[in-house]
Amino acid sequence: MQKIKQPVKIIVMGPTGAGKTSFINLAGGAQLQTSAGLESCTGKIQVAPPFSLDGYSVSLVDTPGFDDTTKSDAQILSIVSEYILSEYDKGNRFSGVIFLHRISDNRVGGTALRNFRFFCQLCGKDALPNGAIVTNMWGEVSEEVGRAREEELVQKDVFFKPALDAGAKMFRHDNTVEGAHAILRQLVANRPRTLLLQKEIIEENKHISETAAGIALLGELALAEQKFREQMRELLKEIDEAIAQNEEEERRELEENRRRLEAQEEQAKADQRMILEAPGRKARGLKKLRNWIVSWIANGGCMSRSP
Ligand SMILES: Nc1nc2c(ncn2[C@@H]2O[C@H](COP(=O)(O)OP(=O)(O)OP(=O)(O)O)[C@@H](O)[C@H]2O)c(=O)[nH]1
Ligand SMILES: [Mg+2]
Repeated sequence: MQKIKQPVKIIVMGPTGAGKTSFINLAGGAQLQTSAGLESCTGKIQVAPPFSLDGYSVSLVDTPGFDDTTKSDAQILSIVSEYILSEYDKGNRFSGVIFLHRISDNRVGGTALRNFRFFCQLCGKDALPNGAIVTNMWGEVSEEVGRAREEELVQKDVFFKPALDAGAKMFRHDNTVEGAHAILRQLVANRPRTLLLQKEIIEENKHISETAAGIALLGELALAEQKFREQMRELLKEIDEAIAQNEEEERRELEENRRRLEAQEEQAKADQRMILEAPGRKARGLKKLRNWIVSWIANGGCMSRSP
């Protein structure tokens, strides 16, 4: 009989629609919901039921991607960080972090890059050797086109090169169970490592806004806000012109754009507040302590483990 080794946890990341949930379902026979439409599907962390691979009990962790159509980037950062911090508290480390990328995309857009940067900032250079960049959807492009894109991704500093230089590996996923298992086999025996975001918040006692991921997101939000303000100035000029020339229909359309822009600007501000005002580790610790005391009292003062 094969001896069951240490349980293994592997995080799966990537933009909305990259195929994260499909990969997890295929690899472990889970039945998490996937999406065929444009709207993002996985809005929270989902841990698939563990399955056995070469004697390892493997749990794949599904994450929502940046540019989720229902959640802001700040909410995604908060969801992912809450999860990895609670795993740290339980003593769990990650043997792998997978970043999925569709080779069928004819260009690497801002969303894919934002997600990739988050993958790097989450892992940090110490945990990137446990990172795996997995390209999929090879059936959607010719071998020649796919290979040329892969080469560019591997060689350019703006794409995957820095992560690969730091020790991340790159794999092709052929959308088969065997293919998924072949990739996971390269990760299961890794030494489980602490991620940079865990290290920053727990070991270095940083607030989320002071972490690499938090700083990058705040920078992006500030830039977005500035862009919205510039667009608004232009729009207000155009509205004035439409009013002066009695262009009623044009004015109504521009007003509609203005409302959309105001909502986007408000969202960028709300996201910045969400990161800056997130409870720090100490507050989280106090909440944990309070919850523990409540359970301790509820159990008649006989809990064996401290918080
Ligand atoms: N051809 C092809 N299609 C795939 C592959 N993986 C996923 N898909 C399809 O891509 C679509 C999106 O897949 P999901 O697994 O829901 O993607 P996701 O990354 O979990 O998306 P969110 O949960 O919205 O972030 C679905 O229609 C899948 O059937 C693949 O390897 N090849
Ligand atoms: Mg999903």
